[in-house]
Amino acid sequence: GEIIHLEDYQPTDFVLERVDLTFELDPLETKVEARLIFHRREGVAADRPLVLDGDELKMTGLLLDQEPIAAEDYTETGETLTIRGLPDSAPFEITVTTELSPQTNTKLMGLYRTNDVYCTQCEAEGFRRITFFPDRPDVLAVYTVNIIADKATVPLLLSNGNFLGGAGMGDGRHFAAWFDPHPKPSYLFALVAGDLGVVEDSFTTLSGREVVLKIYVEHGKEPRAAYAMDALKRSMRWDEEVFGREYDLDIFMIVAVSDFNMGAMENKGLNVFNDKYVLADPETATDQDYANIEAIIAHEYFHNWTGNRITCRDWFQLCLKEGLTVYRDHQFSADQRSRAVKRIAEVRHLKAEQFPEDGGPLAHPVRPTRYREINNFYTTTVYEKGSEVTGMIATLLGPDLFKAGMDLYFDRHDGQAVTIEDFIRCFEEASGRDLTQFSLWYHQAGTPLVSASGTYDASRQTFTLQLEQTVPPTPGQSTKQPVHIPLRFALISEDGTITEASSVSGAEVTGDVLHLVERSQSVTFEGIASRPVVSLNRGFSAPINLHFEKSSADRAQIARFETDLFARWQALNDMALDALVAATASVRAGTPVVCDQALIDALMATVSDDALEPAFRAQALALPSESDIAREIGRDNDPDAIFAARREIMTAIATAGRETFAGLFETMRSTEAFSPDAASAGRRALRNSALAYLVLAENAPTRAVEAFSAADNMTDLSQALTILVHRFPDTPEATAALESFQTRFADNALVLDKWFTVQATIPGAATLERVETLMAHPLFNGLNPNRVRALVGTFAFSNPTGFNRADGKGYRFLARQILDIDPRNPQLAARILTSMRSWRSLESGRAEHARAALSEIAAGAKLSPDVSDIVERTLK
Ligand code: B3K
Ligand code: ZN
Repeated sequence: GEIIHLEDYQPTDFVLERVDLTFELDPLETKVEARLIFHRREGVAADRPLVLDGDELKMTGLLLDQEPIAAEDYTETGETLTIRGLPDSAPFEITVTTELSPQTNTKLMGLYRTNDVYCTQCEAEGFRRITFFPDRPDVLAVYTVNIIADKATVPLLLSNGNFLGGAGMGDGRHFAAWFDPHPKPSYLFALVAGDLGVVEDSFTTLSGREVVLKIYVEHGKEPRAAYAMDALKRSMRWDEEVFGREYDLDIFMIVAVSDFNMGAMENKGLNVFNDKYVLADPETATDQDYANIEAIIAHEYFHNWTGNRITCRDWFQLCLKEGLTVYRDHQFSADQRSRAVKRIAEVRHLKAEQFPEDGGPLAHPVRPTRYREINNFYTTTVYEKGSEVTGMIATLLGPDLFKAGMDLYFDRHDGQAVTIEDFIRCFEEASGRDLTQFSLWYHQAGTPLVSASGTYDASRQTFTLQLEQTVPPTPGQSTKQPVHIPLRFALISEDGTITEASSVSGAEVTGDVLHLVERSQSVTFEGIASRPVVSLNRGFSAPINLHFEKSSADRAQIARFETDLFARWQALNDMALDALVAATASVRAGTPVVCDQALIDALMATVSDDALEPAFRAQALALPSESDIAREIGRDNDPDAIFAARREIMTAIATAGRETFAGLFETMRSTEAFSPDAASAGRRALRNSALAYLVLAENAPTRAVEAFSAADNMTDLSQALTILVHRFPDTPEATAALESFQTRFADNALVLDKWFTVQATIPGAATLERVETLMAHPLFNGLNPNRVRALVGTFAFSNPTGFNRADGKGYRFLARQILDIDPRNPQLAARILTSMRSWRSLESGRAEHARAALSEIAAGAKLSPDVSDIVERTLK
């Protein structure tokens, strides 16, 4: 594929007025008739042809105002349909007929079949796999959709908008017609047809309108949709209360399908979901599953305003809807649960997924300026960093001006397809603040590094904070400007109270926000009576790497006295990271690992503090991951040494805290019936972390085996299984537990995914053989993206010692898998391949093996644009 550049943007030559679609559904021969009414845009030359997009289409008819078009007046290639000689200013109708084979569409883009259900996925460029069309987000039109299918086997016929009517057709078939009054881009089109069960409810909007809510699932699974329905109603209420946004159709539908390339899709009025993010009950869903369902239901619902009512002018603006909508779903979850714990989880995720992307060969700006394959830009940079950037606008402006900016945005741009510049202008106008420098966050890739150091002058009673910022070079961007970094901070005095300076010079400070805008800034705080400890980047107010060397005593001071709970966690995590990096160096040097006693003391004090919520204490116990440690070390990484070091530090903590953990394991036991609420989930999380440490301290599987047998919910069951199998693989206990789990859940695909994942993530080189054996297991299914991600994806992304085997066989396995998956599902293959993005930070032996495996993929015959784009950028 060619490279598309932002600067080449042009509006279309023809304006699309309306769309009428008729589908005659059949597994192998679906007929689609598209009637498209256009007129030439004012000022466009009369000889300009109409150019429509297509992808793997079989065209069976083409009419202009119901008359055939002469052969010399049109050209059809696989990818475009060009029609010449069209009217100068009068509207005209193009009728295109195409024939599709949904049953054999394994790419899961366009119209496809999953478990005998017809469904569509059109974002970003899937509509062109249905018919020839101006398939771009700035073409907004109203759609009427007629669906015809066999009545007995396909009783349910759904599309966007409101139901117009339907009836039997006398030949065993029936039809349904839908009309969506809201002009929309083609990527929000959806059609679902099949035989499904439904859960129904309703919602009364703030202005008193009644909205019918329906969630469609496979027959028999209806009870498992209850939590999703509850999350939907809470999302609708929250968007009214917090953002003043009401729903705008008479009906809102969600359909759960089992074959889906990503999490879910926000099609207007008809969201399609990966069933993993709809179905839940205590027996089969973990607390994490419940939290994900709540977040994704909210995310897709929130798109109705941020994405659908106001959409993107072009795909470079993807963060306009994604970053903003992630920000909104984060706020929602924070309001529904514990704000601090939610923030910790967000930052862990950001650092684990986005920081490596931003620091590696696939780094790109939140608002890119070029792409070869748009599917490869649905990244954590666009989503999560995009959300962080939105959050920084809120921090810079404060809640009232942020709200004023959002209101202006909704008001001014409703019904439009807009750009990031349009979005930022709303906040500038609402606040009177110039956001020019701030906008660099959208345009410069790379995680800024802030180095800080402090000096206290007792005689003057001043404290000076020296701050330097650099934005590292990234592919295509070698030099960077300093960015506007809002740093929330606190000065903690020796007695643990937070000190306010009598005055500050060298930086703008508003409330607890310090504005770092220069490359280097020296900030002096006056009236400071004793040497303060600085807590910097409270709440992770900016997505930066912070280098601020501190003694563990100072870090412990923050961990103990900060009033911002996130910062307390951050301090503990920093202490642990220091210890883990030092331990890794010891392992590589062959010297004994010693665990910092201050870390153990600070952790134990936190964990035993009953004033703190259990979920927070569980987060404190979750040490930085192996990849967090690798990222901190940065280069020449040996995953085996990191694993060994981490295991030793954990064992030291486990041994020191054995009694505490045994106590928590008892006191956090639930005596009530299962509830998925955040407080109950927090108790389970703390109890299960205690279990993990206990099993390490006891160095025996007994307690995990008991916990596995005693578990009465999936969180406890899967945690016990993971602890047992990861710590004692190949023991009779682990084998028996895996077998009983598999037998018990043999007919539940989503739970079996957990069974595959537990095994794919067993630490150590031997896991590769296990994964290869599991690929041949009768329950494995290479056509189901969830299953492929559960086994191949988690092995590559989440098993550092197994995947990065020193002999390179993990990488060669991945190369074979990518080449195998790519022809049937390029998006899935490309996504899993991004697991190679940090290969250059490995020690040279592994790095060479990784390069060889990447080259093997690059040499593959007939690579998809998706995979060739990722492999080329990764190797560069
Ligand atoms: N907008 C979709 C993602 C579509 C991905 C296409 N490759 C889901 C979401 O972000 O809400
Ligand atoms: Zn989204």
